[in-house]
Amino acid sequence: MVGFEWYLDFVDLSYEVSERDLIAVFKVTPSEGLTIEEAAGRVASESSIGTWTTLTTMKPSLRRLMAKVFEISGEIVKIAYPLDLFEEGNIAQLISSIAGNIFGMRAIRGVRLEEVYFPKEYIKSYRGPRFGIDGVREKLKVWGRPITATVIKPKVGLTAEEYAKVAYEILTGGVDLLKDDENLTDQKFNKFEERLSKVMRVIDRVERETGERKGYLVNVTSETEEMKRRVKLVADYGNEFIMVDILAAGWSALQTIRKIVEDLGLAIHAHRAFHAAFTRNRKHGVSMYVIAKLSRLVGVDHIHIGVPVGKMEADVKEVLTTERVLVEKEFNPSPGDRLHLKQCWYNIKPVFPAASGGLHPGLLPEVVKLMGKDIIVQVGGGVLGHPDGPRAGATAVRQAFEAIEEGVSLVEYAKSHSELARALNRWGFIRPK
Ligand code: CAP
Ligand code: MG
Repeated sequence: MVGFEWYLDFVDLSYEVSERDLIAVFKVTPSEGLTIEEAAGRVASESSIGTWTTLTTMKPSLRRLMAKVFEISGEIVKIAYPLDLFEEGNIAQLISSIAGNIFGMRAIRGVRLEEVYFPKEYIKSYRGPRFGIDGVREKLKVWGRPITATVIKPKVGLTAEEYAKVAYEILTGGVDLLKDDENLTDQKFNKFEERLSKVMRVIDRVERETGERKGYLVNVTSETEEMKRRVKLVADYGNEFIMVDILAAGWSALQTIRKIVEDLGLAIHAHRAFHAAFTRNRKHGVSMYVIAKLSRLVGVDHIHIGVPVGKMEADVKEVLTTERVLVEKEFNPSPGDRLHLKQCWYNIKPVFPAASGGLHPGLLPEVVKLMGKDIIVQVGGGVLGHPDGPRAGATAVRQAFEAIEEGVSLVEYAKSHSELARALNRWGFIRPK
């Protein structure tokens, strides 16, 4: 501490949290020579009203806006924020406050935002999901099993014509949702509107031929005005879903899209590409759990949350806790969980967790065992890599879920279901990486 610093003014371990406070939980690693209190005070100061020196402009009345470190337990720091610090309904401003400058402070070697508790008043200023889990199931008329999705591979490169042909095979094979890859938007070789129109014609045909409802998670990610134009096109073509790469597009863009889907009646599938740049490091960044809570608040209908048996890094506990905070009306941390806080969601609908990345039929029983059935399961390479083609690949996924439903092992079920047998023959039960 030197004469001009006031960071420790932001530490008050006797502070009684008010029910109007927004609360953040961080893991903090001080830089060399600093105590955890000094580091925690810096986090609270820089994320509320302070800076590196005392101020001639500071007034006693402004002390009410100071964030307060009210609990320090090892590396875990809990900070209470007066709600007046935040603009209601503005997710970007919230992130700039509690997940902004703090990551760059020299006095802090590492800081990870693990949890954000939203008080009722703050929650009321957000829409939440337009449809939620029940609403999406109602759209597809699918209950009692996971919703299946397949992203066409190669990720990009097929023409719209070729894409539609593969879409027909996948949807006829039995998958519920066709999904664009996160990097397929409006390239020269596959223009957005041409792809949308061709796939919608395929969906009409497959729905007639199978009597099943199908949907298209079409990737509208682009500049915001253009995204709005594409979203309206999607509604014009009669599709009921869109996909947004929410972290690449940005939170304000997502809020804009959430507003316009209200009247258009479209469900938002949130792809989280870019998240691992700041969610993966356990000591620095933002947890996927927090990204998921922010996404539920703004109002996506589905979001990828990782899958412990897939090709992407996924901490089992964090995936399952994230799944719970997305689907439960009143989330309570598991016993022994020191990072997360109780969260009531009031009238904010639940969000469909999406399990994806490296999945194939052999892994599906484990996915359901771990994550349950109220999930979306995306299988891309695990369908498009099937030796007998995409339709067989989709059928093999469907057969795997039939086996799970009937409580029969895949090996047993494969004896009378050749597409599943061929998938097991090719990939067995491997966990790709
Ligand atoms: C999966 C995927 C998804 C990942 C995203 C891909 O394809 O389309 O983008 O699941 O990761 O491009 O890798 P496969 P996450 O089914 O062929 O693996 O779900 O962890 O956000
Ligand atoms: Mg992808």
